[in-house]
Amino acid sequence: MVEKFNMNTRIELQKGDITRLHADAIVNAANTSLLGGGGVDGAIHRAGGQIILEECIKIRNRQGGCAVGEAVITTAGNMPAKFVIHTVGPVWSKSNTGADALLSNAYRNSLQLAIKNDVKTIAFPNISTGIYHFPKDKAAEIAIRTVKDFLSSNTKIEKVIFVCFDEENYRIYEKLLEELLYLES
Ligand code: AR6
Repeated sequence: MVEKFNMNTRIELQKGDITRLHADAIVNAANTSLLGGGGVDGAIHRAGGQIILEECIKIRNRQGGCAVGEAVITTAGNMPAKFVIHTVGPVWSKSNTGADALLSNAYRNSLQLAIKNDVKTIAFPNISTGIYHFPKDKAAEIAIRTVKDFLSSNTKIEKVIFVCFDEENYRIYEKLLEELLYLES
């Protein structure tokens, strides 16, 4: 992790590689097959090891993958986190009017699954903003609003960490979170 930025006690911003993060759970931007892929998904499967794919295959056999906006949980294997929560963000398309709601669902359902598994600290990558091409500023607004609303009505999660891999996302989050902090002060 290169930088650390404490916005308030329950929302934190970091820049770097989510696979190295010490949190109860890290979230994966997966796809509906749960069989791995590129981007953060590839990095998580590489760092966590074969056990993650084995658990994903068991989930697939049980429920046939993971729908867009839903979430499932596995071990984090060799990574410092305890769990990986795999969620699937929407692929961006201008005509897809449901994309905003689906992205919000991905964050909310990940948080709900975290609570079910007694997770207190959870780290999110910037879901859908890579291979799925969701506009970064719009995705950040949805992510922050959804997490903030969730935290205001759920006290069980102690900390949510937004982990930005690229500088552009980091700057967007920094600005939005500073504004949020300013509004609340
Ligand atoms: N740590 C944190 N963030 C990362 C890392 C990392 N190690 N690597 C990339 N990112 P993407 P998506 C950021 O493409 O858009 C996969 O093939 C990256 O900079 O990983 O939801 C899946 O299997 C970007 O901001 O996910 C799906 O098929 C963010 O993670 C598809 O990609 C998300 O980029 C999902 O696409």
